[in-house]
Amino acid sequence: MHVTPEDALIVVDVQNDFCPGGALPVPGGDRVVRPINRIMGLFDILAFTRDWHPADHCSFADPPAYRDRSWPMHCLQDSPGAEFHGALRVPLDAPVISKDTDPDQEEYSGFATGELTAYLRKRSVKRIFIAGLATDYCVKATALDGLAAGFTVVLVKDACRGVSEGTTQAALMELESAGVALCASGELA
Ligand code: VGL
Ligand code: ZN
Repeated sequence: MHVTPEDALIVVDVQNDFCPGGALPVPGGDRVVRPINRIMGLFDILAFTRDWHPADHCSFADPPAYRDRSWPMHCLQDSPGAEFHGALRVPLDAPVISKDTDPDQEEYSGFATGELTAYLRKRSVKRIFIAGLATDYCVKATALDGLAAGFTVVLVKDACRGVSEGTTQAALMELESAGVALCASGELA
């Protein structure tokens, strides 16, 4: 699959708290870094989302049940856990879109604030490739909202990981039937 100047890569939430050792670790979360770094150079347009919670956010529960609105505290604004994985090569000029900043709203999608749509439209992007964490939550929501915003959406499957096996398989099926294409990072050129 050939990457064109009308394509953008959206890197979703590759943050320390979603990697092994973090507050809400996604199994193998750190393994998305290598394929993402590898394909990044193919794209003229990149955007990075980050989970950026205030401490009193409605996503948090104690004890957490590991489902919507019941997560352990994670990705607190300006905390080490909210930093991008140290090996992720984030270009200095790439836009970083923060989400989940409103304490009363659980925003899984990178499109929630409108900032990402505006940026992509301004750059005349037609197709978006999505990679990152977590397949079953923020990656899924970002992909579905990308379709809703009128973009062609491709998920880079080996550059994503999910919180749990069952919800990840279900998310991939839901995305495919919604019209999201799946690809492998190695197919991109
Ligand atoms: C996410 C659960 C809670 C994600 C963020 O990035 O997928 N999941 N907050
Ligand atoms: Zn979160």
